[in-house]
Amino acid sequence: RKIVFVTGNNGKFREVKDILAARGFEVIQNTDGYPELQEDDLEPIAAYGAKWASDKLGLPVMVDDSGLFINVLNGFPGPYSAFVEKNLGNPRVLKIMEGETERSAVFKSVIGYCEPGAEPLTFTGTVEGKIAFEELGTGGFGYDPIFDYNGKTFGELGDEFKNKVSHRRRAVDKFVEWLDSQG
Ligand code: ITT
Ligand code: NA
Repeated sequence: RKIVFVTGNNGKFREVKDILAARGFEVIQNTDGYPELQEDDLEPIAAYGAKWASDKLGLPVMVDDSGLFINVLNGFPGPYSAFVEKNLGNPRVLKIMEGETERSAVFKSVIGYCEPGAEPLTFTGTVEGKIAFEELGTGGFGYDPIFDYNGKTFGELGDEFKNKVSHRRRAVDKFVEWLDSQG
């Protein structure tokens, strides 16, 4: 079975490809992009993007809208995660968190899936961690070097471990469960 994944983010694609390969799916990357709504929640962004891309391509497609929600910052960068990553980067996020002892954060991934002419579905996964005090590790991508999961960052833990516990893994598991239920 084949699934088209519309994303320009190679880190996301690599992870989803590996997770879904283990479940017998082949994932094909499409980098055409889609309009991203400005919303506080990721679900409507993923739903709209999946529907838009599916109708445009005339194919069933999945998208993944994700973000890092830092509790003491009221969920920032959240839906602005891509903008913050690109324009400020991890060092500036660490700077904002300087002197802060409440460092809990949540990574969230929302998979949007849509077939042409149908309504989109969303599948959400989260994982809890803490913002590290410095960037650690070279694995993963994006915020992984500053996301501490039980004492080590996702950057240190690497793809194989991350793919067992991550927000993305949890979202993909729900997605596959639904796909399997469709027969
Ligand atoms: P798309 O083409 O799929 O939209 P994007 O990178 O723009 O790719 P988002 O709009 O979903 O993705 O923005 C999410 C941001 O959070 C982006 O900067 C990612 O690098 C980062 N991010 C998402 N998942 C992550 C993960 O598992 N580990 C580290 N950073 C992550
Ligand atoms: Na994006």
